[in-house]
Amino acid sequence: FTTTVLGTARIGPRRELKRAIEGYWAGRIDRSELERTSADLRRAQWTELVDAGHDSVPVNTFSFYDQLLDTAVLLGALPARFDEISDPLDRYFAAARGTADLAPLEMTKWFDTNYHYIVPEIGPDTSFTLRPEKVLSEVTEALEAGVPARPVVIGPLTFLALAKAVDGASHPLTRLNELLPLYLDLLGKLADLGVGWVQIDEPVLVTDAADSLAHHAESVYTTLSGASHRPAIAVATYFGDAGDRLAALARTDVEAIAVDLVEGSVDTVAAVPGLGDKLLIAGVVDGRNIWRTDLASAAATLATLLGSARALAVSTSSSTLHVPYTLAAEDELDSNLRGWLAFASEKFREVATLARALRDGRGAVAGEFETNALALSTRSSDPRLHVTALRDRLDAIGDADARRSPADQRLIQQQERLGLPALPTTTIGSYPQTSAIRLARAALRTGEIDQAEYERRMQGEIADVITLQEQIGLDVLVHGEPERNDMVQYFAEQLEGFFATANGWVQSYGTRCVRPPILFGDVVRTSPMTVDWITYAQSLTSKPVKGMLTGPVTILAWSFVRNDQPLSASANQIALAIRDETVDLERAGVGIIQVDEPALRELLPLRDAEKAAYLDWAVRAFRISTSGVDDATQIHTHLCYSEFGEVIGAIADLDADVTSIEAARSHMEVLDDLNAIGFGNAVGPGVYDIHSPRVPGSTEITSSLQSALKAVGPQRLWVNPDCGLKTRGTPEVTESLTNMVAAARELRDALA
Ligand code: THG
Ligand code: ZN
Repeated sequence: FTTTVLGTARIGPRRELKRAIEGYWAGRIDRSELERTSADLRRAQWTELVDAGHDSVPVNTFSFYDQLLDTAVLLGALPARFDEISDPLDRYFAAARGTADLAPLEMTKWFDTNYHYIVPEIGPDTSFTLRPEKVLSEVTEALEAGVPARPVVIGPLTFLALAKAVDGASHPLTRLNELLPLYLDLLGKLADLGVGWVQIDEPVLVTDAADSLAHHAESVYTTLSGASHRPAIAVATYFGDAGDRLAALARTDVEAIAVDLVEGSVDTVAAVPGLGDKLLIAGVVDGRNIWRTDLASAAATLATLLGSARALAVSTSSSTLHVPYTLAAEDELDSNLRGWLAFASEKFREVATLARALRDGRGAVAGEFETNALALSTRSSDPRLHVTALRDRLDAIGDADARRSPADQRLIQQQERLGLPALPTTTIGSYPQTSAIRLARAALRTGEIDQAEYERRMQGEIADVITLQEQIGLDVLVHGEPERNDMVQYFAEQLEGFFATANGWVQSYGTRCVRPPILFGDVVRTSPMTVDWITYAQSLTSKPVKGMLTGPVTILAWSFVRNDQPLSASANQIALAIRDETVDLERAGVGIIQVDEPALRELLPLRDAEKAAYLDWAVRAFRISTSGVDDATQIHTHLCYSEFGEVIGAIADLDADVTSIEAARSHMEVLDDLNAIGFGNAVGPGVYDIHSPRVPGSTEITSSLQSALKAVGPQRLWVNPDCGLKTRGTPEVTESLTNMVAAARELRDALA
């Protein structure tokens, strides 16, 4: 084949699958309607690809929840605790989401994307059995529809490398040999159906996950390609440069290798010996960012590879799971910006154009190349990408602007200003998003209410949250964030240089989606973004109210980013906007400002060699954001994880006055990790887990606090839940926080 993509989204252009699955969970629709919606979505996607001129179409990239969970089912490797649920679909959803009695599987980030997968558990008792029903039925469905189906499955190396050993089992990769017979069996069954190709995804081959990956890759694919009855095999690598693993794959008898030529280097690929008998699936169209491909440059890349392989197929660098469906759903794009972008549908056509150019010569698609070059030519010259005043300001930022006075000096001034008791109590920022808030937002969107009425209603929400916090007796209050849909989108909507899409949904996990803003230009803050809300909240109380901002790294991590400058340059621009906001908040009398960086760890590069440089610019961007205020202004930050691992040093380097972190689920272990590196600033280890609706008793919180006190001492300890309260209900929040405040007071009295 010559024209394809490595995979596609499945949630639906209007999130049809999300609605259907959530409807099924809620009992609003039955299984046959869920199946019908799913089949319609699959069919529409296949038809679109065939109509765009693709001659091989990925199948089995559909999922009711996640492809790793699908693979665990395919290999018969769901944990035994789910065996009690006899219905396969209900068992599947139970594994994904848990039930009243059964804990779900964990979820974690899929490589360095914003997609989250379900982590398979491999215990000593896990056995493997092939359960190929899903893939076989989707392939049959596609073949019956006349689609040139190429089934896609996650490969054994990636499956095991991403799985988690439980109950004392050894590393899942030690089970590799047990999986190979199942994959061989599957290959035979696919051949029986008459498919010509199978795609086996091995993105783990671009990481440093195991030293022996190249060796494993060679032995696994020697075995699989040695099968006598099988379709042609394409091994797909993506999300980076597969380095020496490509040569290892080339030594096997697989028929094709897919390479990422957006993040990986074309020189690496051109230098691989032994590709001469293989089809090289060249991922020249970016599968995970939203920029229009420079066709001339992609064609040049393809041209340099022409002699390296038996044949070339044009493809995306990864599945298009990570980008929205189509630009056609965006009405508010100016024509310049529209011309620079390509969502999934547009990428399908770019692939087809490049493949035609390869086959029939550039002349056959001269019009497409010309339109492409013309649209892109407006990009580099657009003044929004080069705001001189901003760039001059950034050039003038030096080390002194990324540094505050020593923390102990700051603390003295802050204590004087704020006069807080020992073990001050606070919350992370958000309060329950009530249905009144959602209704007001919807009414504003439809024009049923105007901006003034919307703001009046949000002020009402803020007033309620302030009253609630005063009643509970918290020491440092927040405004509750009713006006924010999403902590990144809210800022992107107000900053120049960002475009917020209307329908650019991408799956985050399961049925949950986000609309990542598009960072296309220089970031300029034209006016304060949060000051009015915070000062309104402060006007209602004599307790200090914390300002609430999102940090530059998190804004970047949850947006589509520029590809015409280093991430660090974009980070610094956002940092400057946040810095200006902190200065305006301070000027408005706000004494505590929190700058959240829950995604600090998310952007960590896959390869060890790149990690230090990342942490360096990420920390610096945070410090630029937070070093514009006086010593007496207290900077807080919040991180949504407790296993710091490789980023622990960076967290200390952020030099926030107070850091709140998730700690309840790991029983405060995180404090020992922080002590081990000599972390000396104040810390608010979450004293209860907000991810569950359970209300913690005050004795339970007291005992958490006592162990925190042992690790941190009374001078540096703050008392807070372990994350925002957005997803919880008001009654449970009230009860939990009341217990938390009681526990803090009791300990405070004991200390005094
Ligand atoms: N915002 C953004 N990106 C994120 C997160 C975020 N990426 C990582 C992490 N948080 C992902 N977690 C979630 C949690 C909840 C939802 C999405 C991602 C969610 N989404 C709503 C849904 O799908 O129904 C839609 C929300 C909306 O209307 O905006 O609940 O916090 N950018
Ligand atoms: Zn959090």
